[in-house]
Amino acid sequence: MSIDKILVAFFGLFGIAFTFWFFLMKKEKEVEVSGEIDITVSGGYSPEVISVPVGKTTRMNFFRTDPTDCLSEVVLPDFKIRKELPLNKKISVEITPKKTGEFGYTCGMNMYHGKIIVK
Ligand SMILES: [Cu+2]
Repeated sequence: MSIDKILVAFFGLFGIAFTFWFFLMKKEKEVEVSGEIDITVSGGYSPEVISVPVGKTTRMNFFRTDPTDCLSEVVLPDFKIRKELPLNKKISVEITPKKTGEFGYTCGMNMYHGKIIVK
C-alpha cells in the first residue's frame, strides 16, 4: 500500500468520524425542559434547541445581551407570538403546545433560528 492510499483511507475514515461526531454533537445540544428555561440571546439563541412536553405550559425566559438590532424581536410563528426583547431584560413567553413535532422560532428578520421539539 502506497503512502497516498493510506492517506486517502485515513482522511476517509476521519471524514466519517467527523460526520458522526457532528450529528451526535448536534443532538446533544437539545435541552430537555420541564416548566421553565432561560434562553440567552447573543449572536443567536442559547440553548438553541429545547424539547418540551406536549399539553403542558412551558415558560421561555429570553434574556438579550446582544445589542444587534436583528435580535431585538423573537417570533414563534406556530404559537402566534412576536415579542420585543429589550436589552438586558428578562422577557417571558409561555407556550402550551397541543401537538408533538418540531417548531421553529426566529429573530424578527428570520436570520437566527432556534427549535422547540414537542414530545
Ligand atoms: Cu434578525
